[in-house]
Amino acid sequence: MTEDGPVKKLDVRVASIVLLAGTFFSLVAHSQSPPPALPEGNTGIAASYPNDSGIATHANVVFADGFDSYTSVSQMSGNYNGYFQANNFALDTSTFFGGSKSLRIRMPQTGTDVWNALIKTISPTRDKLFVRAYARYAPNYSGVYEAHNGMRVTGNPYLGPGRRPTGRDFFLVNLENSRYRGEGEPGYTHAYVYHPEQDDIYGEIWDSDGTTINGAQSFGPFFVPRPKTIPARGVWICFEMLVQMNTPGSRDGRVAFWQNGSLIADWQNVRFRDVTTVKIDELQLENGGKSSTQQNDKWYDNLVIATSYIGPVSTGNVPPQPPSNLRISTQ
Ligand SMILES: [Ca+2]
Repeated sequence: MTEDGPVKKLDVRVASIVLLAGTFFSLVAHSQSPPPALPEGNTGIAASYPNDSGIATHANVVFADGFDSYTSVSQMSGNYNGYFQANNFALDTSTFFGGSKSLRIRMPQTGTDVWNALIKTISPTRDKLFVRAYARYAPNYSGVYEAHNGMRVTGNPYLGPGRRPTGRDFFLVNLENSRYRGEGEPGYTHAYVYHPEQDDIYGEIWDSDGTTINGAQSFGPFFVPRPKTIPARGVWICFEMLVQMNTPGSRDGRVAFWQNGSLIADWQNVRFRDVTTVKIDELQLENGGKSSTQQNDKWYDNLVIATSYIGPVSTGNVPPQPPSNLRISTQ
């Protein structure tokens, strides 16, 4: 035995005690088994409602809107709970995905913050929510700095920016596109997240391959890195997001994104909260940011909010199913 043998042994013992204490006192267990597989494609609620017709009647649907019933933006206040910059909103009868209209949100050329958002309160509050919308970036969409230009889910209520959540107060998850790595416009589809384990007082950017900006985060042993994706501009794309609160004491919180029914990101091992009173209570559709070198439009259509997977709009051209109750009679 060398002279420093006992010292090494002691070090190991102290380290074990510290580890054990850390595990015990954090009271947040890592998952021991993979989380449930997520659905993809036309296997969700929308598959049973061609063109989303009647989809609001499904038991799991919280809200649905094709933006076709309004003749003015002000009429939308009957279904929503507010706007930021209503003068940047328009109902567009020439560019739409379904029906006869869509919602256009315009980011003007600006050297300062413009926060454009349509606000929908989620009531009752939820632990798990799916949001699907068709979105179209203008063909020349570019030059928005630190954009918040997608779907934003928050809870309890949002107390940022510039504040780290405690696990007992709030959280934020954005699905958005902004150029943080020198990629093409409009930037990778990433999550912008406020959660209690963020390093900074401002939120973290999570990419689908597991890399992060403005903080380090472990997505757990079952995380599957996926390639970063840049949505094409000038076309309608089906975006869907899942936000799932964790069980207090467990790391079973989850955020997942789909593009046109394909799973493009699945962040796991997330601790959003330490108490069940932190819940999802608001959705916003956005097209804003800290500055913009030009006018940049984004359109939204076929919004559905639900408690289970929605999937892309079904065209109704589904092959008929064989009858299950057929009886052959010989008489
Ligand atoms: Ca529509």
